Amino acid sequence: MGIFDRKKPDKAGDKTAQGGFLGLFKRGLEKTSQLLQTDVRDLFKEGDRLVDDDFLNELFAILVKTDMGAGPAAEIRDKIKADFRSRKIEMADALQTVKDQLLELMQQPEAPIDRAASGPTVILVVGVNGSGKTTSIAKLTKMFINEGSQVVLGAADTFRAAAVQQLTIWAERLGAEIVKGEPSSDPASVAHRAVARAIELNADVCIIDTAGRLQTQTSLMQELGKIRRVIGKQIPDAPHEAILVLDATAGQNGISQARGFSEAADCSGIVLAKIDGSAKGGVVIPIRREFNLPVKFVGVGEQAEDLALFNAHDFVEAMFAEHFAGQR
Ligand SMILES: Nc1nc2c(ncn2[C@@H]2O[C@H](COP(=O)(O)OP(=O)(O)O)[C@@H](O)[C@H]2O)c(=O)[nH]1
Ligand SMILES: [Mg+2]
Repeated sequence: MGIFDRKKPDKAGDKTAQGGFLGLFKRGLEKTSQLLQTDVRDLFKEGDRLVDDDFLNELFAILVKTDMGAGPAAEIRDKIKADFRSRKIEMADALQTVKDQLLELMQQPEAPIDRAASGPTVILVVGVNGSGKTTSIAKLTKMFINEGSQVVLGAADTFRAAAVQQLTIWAERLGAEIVKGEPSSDPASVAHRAVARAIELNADVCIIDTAGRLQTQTSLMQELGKIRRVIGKQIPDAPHEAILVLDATAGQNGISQARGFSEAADCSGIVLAKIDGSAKGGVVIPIRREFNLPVKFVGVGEQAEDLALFNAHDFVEAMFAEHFAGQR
């Protein structure tokens, strides 16, 4: 399946496209899979294990290290306890049960970008400062352009000149049109002009970058609410997507900081950035629970091509990918 949700799955053919992201996930989840490999091997270093309290506690401790949360880790532990109680378990069987359970916990329908019925698809991108918004926009832009779409970017993070500059560099490099404003100008007016330009050019996609540093919850609500209203007047149903960008390395604190953005922008999905900087790939589970939003894409590096459409099966496979000496 491509980046757009065309509401018409291309027969059974979407499996091939999904497979294409496995390599990106493997690279992005290298730290997570290395941690899991080492710890799981340690667990079985003296051979098969009796499934007793010691074993179950050790397994629980490993699972919790991936940031999946104590609840899900306990569910997986209890499943192994129920299936193998007081018997010996081989490493391969333990791994398979953990993978099966993780897949169940992470399962969600693949969620590409919701496309406008007609006219440009407008995507609003929000999140805390430094979470990876601008970089994720560059990555999405590259995916759209690769699919043959024309993209207009709106630099509505007018707080910092550097932010506009960063988006401008990406736009030039990737071949997207960019609309900017004066420093400190009204972000909603930049968003308005960007959407107007997208309509004028008959572009396929318009992506609006926003500021991650806002003084108060009230100003956040006001600013993002105003941007939404302005865009909605130009194109009915716009923004078609409001994407919350989360930093996978930020921990529980960073995640709760993002809640305000999610609410203020009435978000429709998540881009989980910087999974490559973290050994905590299990964080997808608490994130999904906390925000009740689909994880649409995962950022696996700083380059424009380092973005993968989230797919639970490939993600779990990559968490447990094996590493051999010398392999990168
Ligand atoms: N390793 C890694 N770094 C990332 C990723 N996404 C963003 N970054 C880096 O995180 C920093 C902040 O990103 P930026 O897009 O400017 O965040 P913004 O303030 O939310 O717009 C930059 O140095 C990016 O290169 C990612 O998926 N992996
Ligand atoms: Mg930015």
